Amino acid sequence: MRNVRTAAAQLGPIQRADSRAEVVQRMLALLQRAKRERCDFLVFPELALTTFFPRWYHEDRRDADQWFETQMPGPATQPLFDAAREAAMGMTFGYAELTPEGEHFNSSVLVERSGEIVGKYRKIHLPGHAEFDPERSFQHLEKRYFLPGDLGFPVFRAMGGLMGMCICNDRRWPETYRVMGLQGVEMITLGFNTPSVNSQNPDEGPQMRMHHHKLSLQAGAYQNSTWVVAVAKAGVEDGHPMVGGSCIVDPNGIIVAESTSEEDELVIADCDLDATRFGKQTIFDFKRHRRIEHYTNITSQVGVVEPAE
Ligand code: CDT
Repeated sequence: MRNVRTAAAQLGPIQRADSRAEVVQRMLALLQRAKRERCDFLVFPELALTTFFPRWYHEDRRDADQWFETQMPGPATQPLFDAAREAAMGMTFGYAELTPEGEHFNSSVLVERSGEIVGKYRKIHLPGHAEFDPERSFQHLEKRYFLPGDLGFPVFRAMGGLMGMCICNDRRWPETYRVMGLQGVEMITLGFNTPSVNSQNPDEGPQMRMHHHKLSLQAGAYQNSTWVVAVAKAGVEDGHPMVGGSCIVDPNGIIVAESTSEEDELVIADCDLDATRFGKQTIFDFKRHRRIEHYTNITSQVGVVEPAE
């Protein structure tokens, strides 16, 4: 048994006016609660340090730099790293990354129990649009503020197992899980900010959103025999509602723990990484059963190519 007692550390809303320091205090409070619950590993959401700023349009993109971190850890986040090290707890959280070369990414880091960063991921599937869209009920400007990630979907040896990360919209794409599955991943962490309604389709409300969310996680976990730990930033940010639905999914695709609020909340489960073995050695024994000669469309084309009439 390789048990990683894991806490999905859901954050309630972060308003535009809330400072990094205020948010880090909330994250530290969750970390201390997780420590009292004897957790080994803490998972925070996408863009955990700020409001979900891609809903705000800045005509001059440089005005959005206020939401980005140029250092990790930096002055605002160092207390998190110190507390994780003192508690001997691993963690992961999402943040907006501004590199020394001036590139912008929607990123997450994986931090070992020593407080060292052992992995980084940059979000690959960026939803939304790059220009102000008056047709939408609200904006989703990830394509304006971020570049697509350039690190692939790496898997890291950490927490006594094989750990991978993805971010929000990535969870809807089977390729995300499979690329990590092909590296033997045993736990995938995922932070998300998902609006409760579709800005282009008011009929797609919270129930449908939750259905698509869980369907994606459960399928990804089962089909790659991995744990998936999904963590929301939830609730109403400056009038914009976002779904909760933080949950921990086992390698059979079963939700073993889930949130009950849209506030700061811990969702805890004992995740035995050895529980990934059965699926990886039987129905999803990739080496024996995959037929890559029939999968070429997956990496050779982006859009749909219909058969000739
Ligand atoms: N943050 C993020 O990726 N949110 C998207 C919203 C899609 S609607 C433009 C998601 O897939 O939940």
